[in-house]
Amino acid sequence: MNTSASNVRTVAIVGHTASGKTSLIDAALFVAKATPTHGRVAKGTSAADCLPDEIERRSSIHAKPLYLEWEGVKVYVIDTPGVADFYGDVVAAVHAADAAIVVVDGVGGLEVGTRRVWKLLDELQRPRMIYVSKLDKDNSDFSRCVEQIRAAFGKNCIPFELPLGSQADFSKVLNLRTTPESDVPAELRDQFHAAHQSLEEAAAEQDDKLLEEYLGGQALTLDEITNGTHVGITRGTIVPIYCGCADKEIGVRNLLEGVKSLMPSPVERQAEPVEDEGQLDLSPTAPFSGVVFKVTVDPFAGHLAYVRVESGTLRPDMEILNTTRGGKEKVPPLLRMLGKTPVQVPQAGPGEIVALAKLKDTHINNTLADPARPVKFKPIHFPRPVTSVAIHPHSAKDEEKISTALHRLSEEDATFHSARNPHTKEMVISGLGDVHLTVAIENMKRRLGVNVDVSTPKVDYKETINVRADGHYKHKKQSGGHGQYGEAYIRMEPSERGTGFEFVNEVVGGTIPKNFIPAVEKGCLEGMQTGVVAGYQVVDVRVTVYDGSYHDVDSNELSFKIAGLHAFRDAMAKARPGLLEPIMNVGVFVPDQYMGDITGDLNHRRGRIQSVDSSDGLQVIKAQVPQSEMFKYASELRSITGGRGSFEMEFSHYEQAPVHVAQKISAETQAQKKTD
Ligand SMILES: Nc1nc2c(ncn2[C@@H]2O[C@H](COP(=O)(O)OP(=O)(O)O)[C@@H](O)[C@H]2O)c(=O)[nH]1
Ligand SMILES: [Mg+2]
Repeated sequence: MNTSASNVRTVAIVGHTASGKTSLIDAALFVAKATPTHGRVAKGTSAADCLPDEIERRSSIHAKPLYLEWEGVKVYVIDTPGVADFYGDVVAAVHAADAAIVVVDGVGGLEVGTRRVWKLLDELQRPRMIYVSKLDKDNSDFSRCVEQIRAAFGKNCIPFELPLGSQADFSKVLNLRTTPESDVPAELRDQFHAAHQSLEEAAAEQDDKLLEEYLGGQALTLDEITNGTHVGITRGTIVPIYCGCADKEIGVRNLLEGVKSLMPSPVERQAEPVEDEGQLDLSPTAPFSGVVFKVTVDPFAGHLAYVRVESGTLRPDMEILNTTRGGKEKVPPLLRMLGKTPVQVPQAGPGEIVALAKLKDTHINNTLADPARPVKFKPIHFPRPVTSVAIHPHSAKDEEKISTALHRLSEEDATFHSARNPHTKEMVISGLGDVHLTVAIENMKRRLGVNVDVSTPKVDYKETINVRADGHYKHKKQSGGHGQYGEAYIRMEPSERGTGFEFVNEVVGGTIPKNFIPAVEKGCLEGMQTGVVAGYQVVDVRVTVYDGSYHDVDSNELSFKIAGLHAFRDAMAKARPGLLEPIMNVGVFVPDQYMGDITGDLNHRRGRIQSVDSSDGLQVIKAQVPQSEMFKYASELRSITGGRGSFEMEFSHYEQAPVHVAQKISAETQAQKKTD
């Protein structure tokens, strides 16, 4: 095996859910003799869908690199999930790959997921081929798919193959580049010839010299067509369309041949952007650098960091620097994972992917590099979580276990967040959709045996005041022995959003002795914890204590704290208190026809539409919407648009809730208090 980087192909397999990505990989692994048997997703024997959660669902969840060799070329294929909830792994896989194969379902044709990955490949400028799957199935139709593809993605998508027979009679794929004309049945010769010409023309257009020959009436040789196509794919001006049936291994050899002969190698790509802007030498002899694009806790191999080598050569026992986090790591044995089975390899060069077990402090999206050339790649931009639930462990003693597990999960998955909200006292987990969160919870159960209940998170409302007001309280208690005495006069006024709490002492003449002023402040701070509207945290208030009285014997800290607290509540009640609710910035992306439904729905959620633009054939609606109205939006948007819409959301600011909303929440809090 030639180990030069030009003999490596690293390809992400992407597409809509259930389009046949994993099945294609299983077929390819078998055809290339990487696996002794042909694994099947449906039977739970797939080499790629091999993790417990994937076998259970019969569907991919994790980006997963697999390895095969084809005619002297090392091929890394990265399987990706199609379900939108795991889109983070698609982004990671495409980053780690030099090119992609977009799988289009031969029955379903173009779907939401196909368009989504296409856009991603455009953004990250990855060369690609298309593979139309399942041509053995009833209602599959290669020509219909080709038409759809060319209409949606452009005329530079060119069929490189013709299926022989269709549906139940589908038996073979003719490759327009490599199949000799003598192998083409007579009745298909004309069609074959015409299709071959389009391909030849496209290849010729990549090179002035070839074009001249071609226009001069000279036929291009196979090598010339191959080279022209290779250049075209690498530039993005040619996208070959292949086809087949993974189940019966039809067309799979052709596809592997195409990957080998047409797809770019790691040295033909632009280096990933480096933060210091320096040029990176992509050769195997350069200093090592690589990106951790995926971390898993594998039930068989434990904690694994998947590294895509960008430059240089990685070997065991080397000392490398995690330039993102600053720590050094000693390189453990390099593992090339074939689904469940790790194989140790002596080294890995540009484009290759290896798993490193049990690194000390290396997470997803970290750069690893030779300490002599400590480059740092620009981080992968993962989609941000848009949906959240609160989780409640069945048993209090599981709380700590859970927070450790959640912390680990968020280190593995950049699209998963977890945090305890100190105000609502809830553990909230966030991700890209309901399935994402369900899988995370199942994962926790599988790893730790802990069970949790799930609820819609409580909204972290705040309270504040709107006008200035005075407050007063005299605390006086005489019960046998020592009494308690303290009196405070305060003034309360609204302060700017975000200032929290300010306390000013304007007491003159010692009406409250200096040493008791902090006690008054403490009382007010306690008042800030539970406001008078519905018991939420109070924010953005300035309190000035300006008068009071004391008793030589009976005054103590506690008395002044109590006086401070009640004076605070007295003032707050008079200061036109109100409820603040969190407002989110929301961006919704939908095809034109859903515009009316989406804006209507956002209005219904008390949203304020701020702008409507169109980009890439989608309408982009920007709005500000109260958080309380958005918890179930991920699934509702999916049902309005049949999965064709997506959205992003982030916290914007707090804003006064309308009176009817505040009243409703206040009533709910009262009712809750009664049942507690
Ligand atoms: N008949 C037929 N079914 C296929 C073929 N490829 C995949 N499938 C089925 O389509 C379903 C989804 O396949 P899978 O590979 O998991 O799709 P993925 O989600 O894109 O990875 C499974 O039930 C497969 O058995 C094919 O070539 N022919
Ligand atoms: Mg799959």
